[in-house]
Amino acid sequence: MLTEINFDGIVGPSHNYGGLSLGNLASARNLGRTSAPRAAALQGLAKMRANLERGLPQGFFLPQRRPDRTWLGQLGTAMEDASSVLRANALSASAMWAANAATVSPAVDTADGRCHLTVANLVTMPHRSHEWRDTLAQLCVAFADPAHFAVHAPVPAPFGDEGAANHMRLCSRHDEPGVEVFVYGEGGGPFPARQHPQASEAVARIHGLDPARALFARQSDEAIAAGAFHNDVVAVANERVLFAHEQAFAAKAELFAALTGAVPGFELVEVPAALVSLEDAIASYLFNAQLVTLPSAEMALVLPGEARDNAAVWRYLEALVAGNGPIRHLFVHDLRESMANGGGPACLRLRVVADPDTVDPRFIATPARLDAIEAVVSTYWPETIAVGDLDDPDLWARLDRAHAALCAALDLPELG
Ligand code: SUG
Repeated sequence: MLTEINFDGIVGPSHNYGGLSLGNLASARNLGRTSAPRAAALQGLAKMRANLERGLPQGFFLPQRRPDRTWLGQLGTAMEDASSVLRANALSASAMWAANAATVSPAVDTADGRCHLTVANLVTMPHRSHEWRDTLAQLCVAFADPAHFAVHAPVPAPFGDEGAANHMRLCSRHDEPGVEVFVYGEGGGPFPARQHPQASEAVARIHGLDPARALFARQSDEAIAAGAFHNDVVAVANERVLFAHEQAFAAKAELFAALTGAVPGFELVEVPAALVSLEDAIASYLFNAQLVTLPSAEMALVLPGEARDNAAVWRYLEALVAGNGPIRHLFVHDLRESMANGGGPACLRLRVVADPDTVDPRFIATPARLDAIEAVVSTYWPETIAVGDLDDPDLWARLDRAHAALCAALDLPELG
């Protein structure tokens, strides 16, 4: 049976605050802080466990091996010789944010009736531009069955593609045909527009989407300038519901009209700037919640603690669930390690609508597999990393051991 599976990226052992992401205010603000990779990974695991207990199908992706020596080799250098900047770029744990791994079109939306996944090229940021190779390798293992899946290599540079973080799917139910919305940015503001329209259009073609059911919407310039470096910082969709900030889109009237026409029962939950400013939305990651349908058919938001800490945002949310709208429950999680690099609950997951029986079971979360991951994390993940540690060869060796231990524990030697 087709169902939505959330695949969360396990936070890698090199998680650190190198401040590499221009336009991501949290990353810039926390530059130089000492990170806590073990706590970060445990926070992510706790979210996965809770979602599983809520009856939501859950999968995971493994962290990539860091430092990425292959990438440094392509640049004609090695960890021992590289500058501190290149080392930091080779060490980033940014693959944890699985919403940027790929764009996914479920089988019910595509011409050949298979689920299509296009790996994101992430070319805008150097530290993320080398993720795609290992992501492609991992997706080819997880979704190896060609009767059900087609995994595509990234769209070529220079067209920036950041994957599902700029893609929303609206439908009456996950297993019904949907309307896919590709959100892109235009350059010219203080921060880069990381999703280029040419890349979004290419992905829609590669996936074989019906052009009448693929919409392209421009992100508003003010959202990017305020720090919404991906659309999923200001909007999230689930089934027939779009939850978005008033200033998320450049031409919102056209978008909402198209969705009203194409999605049966389309419902917009728009948050006015007068109640929650763009700044509060971005600081709290209100819209980076996971909007999910519970087994009871009610919808819930899986939120970061920062949303509860923000008075305006929490007031809004309490009124929202007290009202008669489609969103009925709030679940709050402590994800502050990932959040401090600009990664909230929704950044940490990639949604794949598929039959779980067609996915390699080694990527499907069960309480026992989550226990196994937790045991490796508790033993091998560093407790802290200070930015100066990124130059320490002992750390690099420790990261290699951590990665090997996880691949062994999950019986995934092909990712080692
Ligand atoms: O690409 N942060 C990530 C956060 C990605 C969030 N994902 C979504 N919104 N879907 C980014 O900006 C900071 C890492 C560092 O500085 O090392 C970073 O890459």
